[in-house]
Amino acid sequence: PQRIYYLSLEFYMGRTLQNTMVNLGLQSACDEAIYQLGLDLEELEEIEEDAGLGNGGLGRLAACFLDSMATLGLAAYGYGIRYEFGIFNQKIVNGWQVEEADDWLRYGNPWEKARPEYMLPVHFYGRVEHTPDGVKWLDTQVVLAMPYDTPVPGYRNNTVNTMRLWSAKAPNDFKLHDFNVGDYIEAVLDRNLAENISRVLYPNDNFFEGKELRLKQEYFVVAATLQDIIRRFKSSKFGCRDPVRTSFETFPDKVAIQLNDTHPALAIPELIRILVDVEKVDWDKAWEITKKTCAYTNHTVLPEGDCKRINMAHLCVIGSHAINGVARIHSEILKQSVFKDFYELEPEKFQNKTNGITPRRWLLLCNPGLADIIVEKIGEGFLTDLSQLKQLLPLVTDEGFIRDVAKVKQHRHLKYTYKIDKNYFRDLNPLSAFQEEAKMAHRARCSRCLCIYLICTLHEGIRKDPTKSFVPRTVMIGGKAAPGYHMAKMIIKLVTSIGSVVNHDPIVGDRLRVIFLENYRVSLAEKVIPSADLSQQISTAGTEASGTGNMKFMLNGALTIGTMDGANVEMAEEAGEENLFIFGLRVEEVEALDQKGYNAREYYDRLPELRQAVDQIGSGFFSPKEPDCFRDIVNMLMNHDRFKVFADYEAYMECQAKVDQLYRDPKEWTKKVIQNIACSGKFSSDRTITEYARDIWGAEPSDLKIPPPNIPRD
Ligand code: Z16
Repeated sequence: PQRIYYLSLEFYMGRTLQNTMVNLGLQSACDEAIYQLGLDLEELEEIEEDAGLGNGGLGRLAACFLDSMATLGLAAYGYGIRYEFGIFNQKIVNGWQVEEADDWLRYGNPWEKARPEYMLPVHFYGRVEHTPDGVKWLDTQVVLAMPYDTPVPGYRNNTVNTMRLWSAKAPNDFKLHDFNVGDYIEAVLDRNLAENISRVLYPNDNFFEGKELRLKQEYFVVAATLQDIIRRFKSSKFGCRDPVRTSFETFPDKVAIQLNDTHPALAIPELIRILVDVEKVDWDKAWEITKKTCAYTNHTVLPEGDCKRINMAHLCVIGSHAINGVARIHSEILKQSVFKDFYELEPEKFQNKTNGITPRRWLLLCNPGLADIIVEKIGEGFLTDLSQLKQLLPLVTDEGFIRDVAKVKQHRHLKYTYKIDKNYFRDLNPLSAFQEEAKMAHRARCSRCLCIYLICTLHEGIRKDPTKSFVPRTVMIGGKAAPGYHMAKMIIKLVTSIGSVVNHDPIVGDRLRVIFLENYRVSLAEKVIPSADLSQQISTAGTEASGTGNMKFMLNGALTIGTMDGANVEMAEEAGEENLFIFGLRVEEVEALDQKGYNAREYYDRLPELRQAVDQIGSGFFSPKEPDCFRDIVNMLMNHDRFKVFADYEAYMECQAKVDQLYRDPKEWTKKVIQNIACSGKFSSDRTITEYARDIWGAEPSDLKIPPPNIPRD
């Protein structure tokens, strides 16, 4: 068959135990067996480390895609790096983020199998010589790539794919420094320098890191993976008429390489190099083969950092036969601005593939209570064909179902008010509206400052008139900040500082709580998302490529308060705009404001509640020991806010008033919840992958139906 190779510097897998049981249909059997042993399965699951080999959306998308590709029976491989340290663990100390190394392999990793028999050399540095038999690459430094395989089971379909992650090993004769020749001890210590390549994940979301080590990581994974791909291609040709000289003519029919962002962009020149210098294919042919084989997914429009990042994107565009964005609005922006010139040259290459999430992990596994009541009504088909959730639409007015859905949500409030975490979850108000926003902190996401103003305003409101009826709220905000990202870290400090004032204000009581979700990661997302009533997705229009958390919340029965950005646009289209809380400037309006000139002071002068919140923050109301603490944030927002946060303030506050109003009517609220769940089918990664297979890879999902083994069904 054709093989699909998903190349990614990140695979944010999270835990594997429960996912394996779910996909193999063994969960109840295991639950029962463990119970018989006097143990608690949920407790055992908590012991597993997250495989945190990703920052956020991009890495988690790769993980959801692996699940969908296996479930759809595609012959697909994930290829990446086996980082010894994944995304750092976030501790909050005095309200500040502190990073700790993620030593996830300390107690071993039972899900991986080293495959030393497939170890491959990767060459660095050296020089090139043109000889009569072609180009020679000499005097290189060799680092070995040791593959570790992790099985990727499809959902109850008797298919298991492979994720292959490379680990760097120094060869036995490795000496980095010539002056260590003859110095045995120093020469052994040098080995670290080779093995550092797979030491640690760069903790940057949406940011280009112009470091040599990062570039080496990128080449390392690409060079090892391409050798593996070509080896497999050649071995599949054994027995054909001309085994001596492999024809690469059919290579693009047998191999599809998907580049997850520009990170593996070097696959393009490396494939051309191998074809031309090693396999003696001529240059034009090598280009044609490469272009037909590779496709590139873009995940951001933010021109952050160095212009080299842009060059990598250009390389990907010219070296691929398909370029796609990750939500409709984002793909349009790519054509109209980021890649305008390229689009005019080759318009047929540009596509959209709206992101998705796997409904196995993000519904069945994390929210079995909700999955159960849906199965009761429409059967299990939706788990592999999420569009079937549409069958819930007639139940929007069904009293019994409304009650069941509300009950499941209430149960999740209770479960996590008591269970999640020693620090904050004990004294939360389970009757309050849970508003949640969790994602990597980023300046583009300073929009969460909007929410901070809301909190300030609500807080002021209670203080001014403590007897007034008030919809109680629990506001949860989470996400890590890149360690070198000052502004992102300040925003975390601001959230925790506001929390420490509001949460201890006796007038407020439990009517308003501000929780910072420490160390937000896949396994914490699985716990908190099912508890959300309101999902906050409020990026300045045109800045969030897609978002995928937004989809997880929607599928789990939260209503969205959001701007017309990323996938929110399509969520509103699917569910009806009136069933989400949509507010704020549209992309065209943001652009117009750009033309006109955005002036934060205008809003500050005109809007007294905004002014009060900004002044409180700026004057140390939330940081009495350090009144100047948030000066940088206020200065940024007032004087150089590329993301124009104040421009959406008024609309946001009006929209939040509508949220309050609806929340007072639990039945009407739950009706909208059901409407949203019923319309979330589009956001399955099965749908996304089906489109990649059809429009980019030209691959057929396999309809081979192998009967599942005889195991008692769940
Ligand atoms: C990342 O997580 C994303 C973009 C990017 O360039 C780099 C990283 Cl590490 C995110 C986008 O910000 C988000 O909007 C999108 O949903 C996600 O990638 C998956 O496409």
